[in-house]
Amino acid sequence: MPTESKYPTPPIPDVDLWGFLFERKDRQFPDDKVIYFDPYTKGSYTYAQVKNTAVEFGKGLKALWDWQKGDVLALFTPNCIDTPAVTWGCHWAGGILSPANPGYTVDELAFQLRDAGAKALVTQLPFIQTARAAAAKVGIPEDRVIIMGDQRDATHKAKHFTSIRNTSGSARYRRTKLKPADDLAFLVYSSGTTGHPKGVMLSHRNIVANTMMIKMAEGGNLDWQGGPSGEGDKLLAFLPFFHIYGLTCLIHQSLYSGLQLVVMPKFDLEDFCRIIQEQKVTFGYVVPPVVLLLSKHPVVAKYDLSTLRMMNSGAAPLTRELVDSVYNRLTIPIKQGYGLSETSPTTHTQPWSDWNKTIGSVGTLLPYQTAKYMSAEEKEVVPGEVGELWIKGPNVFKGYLNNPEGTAHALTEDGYFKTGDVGYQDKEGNFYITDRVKELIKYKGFQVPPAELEGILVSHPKINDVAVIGVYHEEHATELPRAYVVPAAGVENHEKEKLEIATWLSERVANHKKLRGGVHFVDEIPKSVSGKILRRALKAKALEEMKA
Ligand code: 4UW
Repeated sequence: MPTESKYPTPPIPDVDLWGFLFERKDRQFPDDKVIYFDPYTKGSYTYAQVKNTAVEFGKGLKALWDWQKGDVLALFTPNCIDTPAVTWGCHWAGGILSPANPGYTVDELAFQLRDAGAKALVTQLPFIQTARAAAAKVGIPEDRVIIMGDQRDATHKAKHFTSIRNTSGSARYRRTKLKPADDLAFLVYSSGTTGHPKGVMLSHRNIVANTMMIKMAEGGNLDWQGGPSGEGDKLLAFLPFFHIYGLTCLIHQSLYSGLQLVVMPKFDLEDFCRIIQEQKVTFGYVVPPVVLLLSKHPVVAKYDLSTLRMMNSGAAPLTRELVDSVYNRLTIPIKQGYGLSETSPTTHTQPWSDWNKTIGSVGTLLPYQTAKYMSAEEKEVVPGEVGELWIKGPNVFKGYLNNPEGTAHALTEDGYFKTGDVGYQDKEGNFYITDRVKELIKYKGFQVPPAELEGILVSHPKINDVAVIGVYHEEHATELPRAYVVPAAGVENHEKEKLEIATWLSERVANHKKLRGGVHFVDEIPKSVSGKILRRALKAKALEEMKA
């Protein structure tokens, strides 16, 4: 029997994200509550300012570029307090937002722009060259590459998003009405169970449901009005907004719940600690490598982090040793959550009260979730037995863009999503993730698709064949991508050659995809009769090598 969530299941409102966030009747915080705060520039957006800026931008999209329902706006930027207004401005005009990793190379960005069919692109000034080059490759006109953030373009070639407004004075621009369950809000890119990044189609209802689900699970614990600072809970936001974890759990959750988000453009340990101390941050969404730093790094001792009431870790496995170590050092409890791009993302979280009773578990099922673990023969296994986790609920995506085969592989006819993760549940309904059946590598929570790296590497003249796997490194609390290479005839087995290959790849991919786990030469790549790389055999080999 599949397991059902134990939470109550009030009806999910039949509204799109704009209606859900900006036209709701039950909002309990005022218009002038600061929701997004930049601790570096001290810039901020209140609830009302986000709404007004988004409306102006939405009108501008319609007036200037004839924005139509379903048009895709791509976003290529580190975290910035302008991101929410741009996002919902795009929705106001009926558009779909497709956020991309600002570390992408021109080719990586061009792939996403082309695949998503982007009509325009928003970036920040330091990223404009990559953005323009990628836009040019896919035929997006240069004047449709615009900027946000504090820096302006002295040449005036790149317009700021706040100047994309309706200057005609025409009152005819109205918000585009959307069908919450049918119309897409986001196209996020994920490697899913196999292969190259795919456009994950997330509807308005998907994100409305997940935002409600997260609030119901965390909500009783997070407070918009009381809290140690007198301003209610504050969330620290360094996790990237372009990734589903940051997109839903940070941007949407904060505006829905009225929690202030303290926005960092990127992670820096000393800034992380200093900002927690200065801003009296009370809650943090983190990933295991950050937990590791908090458990060990000397810089942490310089700061007072005692306002942190809880941290939530996810995106990759977290060990009991790390949770214990941080608690022993800082008395900060850490619980886990779990989710995927395809589930909008959060499906499980440990209840706050259970953080130290079920360490190692990713938690219990969030509201509206039904789940089961399945054997390789696709038979449901009983609690305690290991299988692949399948999940059903209103947060499950609509499919991969233009990819019926990938969609059919991932979604069953009765609505279950096959996560590609392996684990078990105990009799109390706590879920555990122990392994992955899919090929995906997770470097510090970021996805590294091995097939993509293999595709690039095999074009190197010194490489005959190649396979990439993730090798877990305790010292870094993350997997590191490693290439096993069959060298071309005459190539010497020297460190110099391996370094050259690793460097060559690093010039062609985003930073998180570098071969930090090294390049190893082998005589052949283990493959099945059908030619599929036997990654398990390589993983076993890597383990042996580490022991040796
Ligand atoms: N333990 C082990 C975990 C865990 C995990 C994820 O890039 P995506 O598609 O998405 C994410 C989402 C992370 C996330 C969502 C909601 C939430 O509350 C939370 O924690 C607080 C984190 O990373 O990658 C999905 C894949 O990431 C792995 C797993 O393999 C999954 O299929 N993963 N969380 N706690 N592994």
